[in-house]
Amino acid sequence: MIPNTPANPDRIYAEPLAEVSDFVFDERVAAVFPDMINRSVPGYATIIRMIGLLAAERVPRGGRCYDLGCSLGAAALAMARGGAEKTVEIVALDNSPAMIERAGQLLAADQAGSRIQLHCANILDFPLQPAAMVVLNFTLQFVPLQHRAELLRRIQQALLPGGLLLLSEKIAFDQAEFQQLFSDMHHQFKRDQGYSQLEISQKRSALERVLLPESLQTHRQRLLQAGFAQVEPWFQCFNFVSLIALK
Ligand code: GEK
Repeated sequence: MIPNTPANPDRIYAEPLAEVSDFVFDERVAAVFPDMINRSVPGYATIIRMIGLLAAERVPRGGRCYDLGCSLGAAALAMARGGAEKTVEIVALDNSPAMIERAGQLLAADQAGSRIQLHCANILDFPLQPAAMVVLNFTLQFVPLQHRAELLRRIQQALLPGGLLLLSEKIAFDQAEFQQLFSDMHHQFKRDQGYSQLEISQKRSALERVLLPESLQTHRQRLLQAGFAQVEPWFQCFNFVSLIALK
């Protein structure tokens, strides 16, 4: 797993900003990303570890895996290690040049990294080859709403029989009480991770128009409409969920 480097702590929203602009995956974010995602997404490390176990269990010899919206390549590395020698091809994509540049450096320093092909590309127009496993680990939430169904359809079509999509997302709730409770618990989690009230609220403003969560029901229905045979959540912590969709 890519280590949470305390040498690069996330302090991006620590000082008051005159104006909080929309969140972008630039050099500053890439530099602190392991710390940022570990302290912001409850269960992130567990999900990455389980992606490795899933690859070990489900990816047949010679299978191809995709990590779509790979950031620094943590899920790709977990699949490379989990699939070990039997996985011939792991393709990891991100459309942030800063992420891909840093991911390249990290993967070059890791033995398993040599089995990963990195591409700086938009997942919306990158052609997908037949695959055994596709990971969208907290990526779909950044894809414009109108493009999500088509992307899932293309993934379903690329998957071979028995293939799986692992989809992790921040989700929204139709019931106002749960929306409030889980959102409060997420902020509590972030405070517990050392983020200040100011950091939490400035980051929330930056993400408001960029990270668009949907309900579990919306995700499930869209996956079924995309042609997946079965969909089950396998992990949830408050408003963060990870689903497995089987072809
Ligand atoms: C992990 N999966 O560590 N095409 C390619 N990349 C995209 C697109 C797109 N259209 N839209 C967003 N991204 C990673 C974590 S982070 C989640 C994923 C987070 C990329 C974006 O550049 C960023 O690197 C990533 O999706 C989302 O397991 O920061 O909450």
